[in-house]
Amino acid sequence: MEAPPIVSPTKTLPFRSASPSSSLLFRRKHRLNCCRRPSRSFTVRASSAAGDDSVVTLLDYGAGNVRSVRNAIRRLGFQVKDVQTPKDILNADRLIFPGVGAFAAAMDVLSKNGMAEALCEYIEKDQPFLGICLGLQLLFESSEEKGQVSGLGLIPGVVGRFDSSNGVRVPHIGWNALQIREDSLILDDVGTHHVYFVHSYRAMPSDDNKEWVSSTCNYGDNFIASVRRGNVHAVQFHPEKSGDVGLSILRRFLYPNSPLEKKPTEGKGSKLAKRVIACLDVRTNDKGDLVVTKGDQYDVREHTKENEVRELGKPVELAGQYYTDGADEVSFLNITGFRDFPLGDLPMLQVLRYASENVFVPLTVGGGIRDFTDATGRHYSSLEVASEYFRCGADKISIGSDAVYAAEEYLRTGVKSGKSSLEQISRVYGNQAVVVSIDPCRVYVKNQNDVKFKTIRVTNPGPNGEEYAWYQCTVSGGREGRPIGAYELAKAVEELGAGEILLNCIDCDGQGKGFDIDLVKLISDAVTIPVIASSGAGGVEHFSEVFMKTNASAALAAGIFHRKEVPIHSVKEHLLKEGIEVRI
Ligand code: 1PR
Repeated sequence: MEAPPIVSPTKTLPFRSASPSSSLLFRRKHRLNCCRRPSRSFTVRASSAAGDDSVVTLLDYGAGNVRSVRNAIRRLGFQVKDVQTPKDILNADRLIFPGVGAFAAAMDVLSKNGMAEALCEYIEKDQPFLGICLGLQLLFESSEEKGQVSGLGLIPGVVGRFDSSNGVRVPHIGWNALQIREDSLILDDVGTHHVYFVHSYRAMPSDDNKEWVSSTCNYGDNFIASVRRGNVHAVQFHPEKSGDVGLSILRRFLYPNSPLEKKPTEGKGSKLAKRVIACLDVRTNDKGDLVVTKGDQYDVREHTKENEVRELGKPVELAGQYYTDGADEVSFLNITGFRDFPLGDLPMLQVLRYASENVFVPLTVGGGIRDFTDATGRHYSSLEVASEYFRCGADKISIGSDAVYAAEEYLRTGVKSGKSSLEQISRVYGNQAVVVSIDPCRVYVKNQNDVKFKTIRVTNPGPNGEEYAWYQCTVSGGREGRPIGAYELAKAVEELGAGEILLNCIDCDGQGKGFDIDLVKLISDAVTIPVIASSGAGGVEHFSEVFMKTNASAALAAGIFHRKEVPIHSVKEHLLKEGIEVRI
């Protein structure tokens, strides 16, 4: 990790000055169209500092994980100070707006609190501004996210959904390369490196907004990856989750005059990279300490007289190590969450908080996300559980058992109740924030029609020569088989709002013999959301195999990384050698 620059921040930031433009006139014309319905779900929090060079104003309306942005700002030597009123925006020396959640909800809250007007005025004055993700989209005229909703109207254009009929998986999740169109100042050090995107909606470049566009990204189409006009910048990707390159982008915004201390090594990015994910199965050991464990086919106990939980390290340390080693994401799975209440598991929340201080790639957390009533009778909704995970630093949450019950119910009734954890969390945080973790077991059958579930012809016949198998979903950490197949589950949870599938395989877990290619192919061909292949990685060739033979977007491993048998950089070097694009 690079240290913050030693160059002190300048008093007057020497950004390019903006001249009144057709776009600003456009904005004045459209400004009153801003959506003004009051928000029910969010309250505005903003951070501000007037005249203090070491403080960044942060506009946070409380809809998701802004913790990583705060951590990144702090890492770069700045403080974040919360303020409450639109005036704080107008008085800011530099403003970062990390938009999260849904477009309409964000516009509601910004309009209701007078923040929309203040933002427009601040930007119109060409004050230093950096919008992130939704913070870019809101600058546009409108969005089609929930019907047609007006935005701030600063930039001509409509934000629309990626079209999965183009053959791309939606959401667009992962590390993609940029085509940088002009000197965009903050992107000067990016070159061909990948940056991290996670979104389903995007703005398209056009003649009307071409003065704004500073970079595009190709995903099916060329969409707008960043805009710049004078001191006003906005990026569709997440610099705070884009590793060293992302931190250098933030540094360029915060210290526009500073020379680059350490040039990032040259990358070779041209499109969406395949991701390599490190997974930490976490639980308390018999002494009550939270440890990283790892099972064989989900059995995490040592086969000794004491039968103790297998320990492979400390969660925060290992997460930091994997970030430094080049993991594209880190996942924590609280593997006993199905029986313990996660909000009662304060060490787990603390692990997340600490990990997010040092890990600037996406963090996923799973385990125990469901409705829960504690011993005192207090009811917690799954949304509250997820919200707490997000507040503590998670970028995505992963649902296991509860998604199985939701899919069963949906397939039985044909009705989306809207009440399942999956539906509720994806409605509030967006489907890109919701992963469904599947724990299937292979069940061999003699004939294709022996079961009502989707069967496939397996590459390696079963113990009695069976040529077919189906993959039975399980709950409670593999302890209970359910009457639903992985294929049926994957399709159902996609419809219910999952943004990604973490596809484990109990048969392969911890075996080191490679991913279950039949299973990964089955599921990654069945859905249009990204699929993470998991379970069974034993060597670098298993990663190239899964990417060459299936449509998996990412591959996850645990044991080989924990036991230091295969370093993450070796996996990436191998994939590059095989012609598979990865982030380096
Ligand atoms: O059901 O919502 O509470 O979620 C529980 C979560 O915990 C699920 O995501 C489930 O997969 C996970 N889990 C439950 N029990 C276990 C266990 O191992 N006893 N771990 C468990 C699942 C599987 C992978 C593993 C890969 C790679 N671990 O995540 O890391 O198989 O391992 P490998 O590379 O060593 O082969 P809920």
